[in-house]
Amino acid sequence: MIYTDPQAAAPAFAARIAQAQRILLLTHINPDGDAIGSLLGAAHMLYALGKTPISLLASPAPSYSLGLPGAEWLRVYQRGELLPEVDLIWMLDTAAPDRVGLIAEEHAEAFTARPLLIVDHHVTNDGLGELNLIDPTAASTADLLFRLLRALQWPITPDAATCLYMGLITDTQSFQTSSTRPQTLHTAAEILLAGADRRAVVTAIYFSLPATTLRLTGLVLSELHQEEGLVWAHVTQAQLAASGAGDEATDYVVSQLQRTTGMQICALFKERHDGTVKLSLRSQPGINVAAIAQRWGGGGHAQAAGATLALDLRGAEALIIPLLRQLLT
Ligand SMILES: [Mn+2]
Repeated sequence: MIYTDPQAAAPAFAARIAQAQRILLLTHINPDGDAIGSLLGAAHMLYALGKTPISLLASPAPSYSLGLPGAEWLRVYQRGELLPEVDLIWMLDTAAPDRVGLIAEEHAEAFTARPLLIVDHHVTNDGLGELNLIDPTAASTADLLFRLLRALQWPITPDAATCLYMGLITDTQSFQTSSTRPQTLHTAAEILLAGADRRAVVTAIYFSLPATTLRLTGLVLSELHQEEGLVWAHVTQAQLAASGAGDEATDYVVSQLQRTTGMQICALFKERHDGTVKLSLRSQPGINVAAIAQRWGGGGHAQAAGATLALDLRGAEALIIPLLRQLLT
């Protein structure tokens, strides 16, 4: 059964969860704030109901989520591991079972052998669960889950609210995305009224950058190129070494490139240890940068894509920049 409305879904979800004691909570590989916030939000609720939730990740949680209440329950699945004995599986923020990485690869049968609940907002979700609550217009899974919990009339603890607030804030980039609607802000208000620790969430996401990330950003942005709607920069191994920044620091650099006024396409070229170049592309709606990434064996979404180029930095820029100029004409 596929529901789009939390109110309509609530009775069936309530009945199914009432029958279960041990419940396996899963989310997608490389989990983001919405994945972890939704998973932990559900775990808090299930504990409050006297159930035994088991939170199993296919890959580690992002560092900004590790201060959430209940983060100590998260465990990363190891290759070859047996799945814990459970009587229900609940998958959150995950478009399909194969997005659960190794867990799904090594235990595909588990997804059909046990009842499966799905709560998600990905438009590509096939609704393969026994019960599915899928609303692609929801700005985050945390938002949808909060409305389900309300419809179930379960008490929402402040800790659960804090976790859900992180999901809502990260997936909307603090209400900046086009998915942000009046309902999104109403739900945010309700989550705060339920006792979410707004300050802890905002501090973890926006005010916890390593100084090394900022040093690298300074080095890279001091050589920013801009022409018409095109913005680009490059990261050298020497800059990485001088700043002491790790690989994930370049995600932050990309997010800063996107802030340039008039930006239609931005590109970051990162020199890798092995001499190849990692290309990251972002664009405004209507400009498909995935097509460029795909030409060089990469991929992604129309507005966010990447590829690895077997070239040095100079060669990679000479190849890609003219193609991006063409996209803008
Ligand atoms: Mn999400």
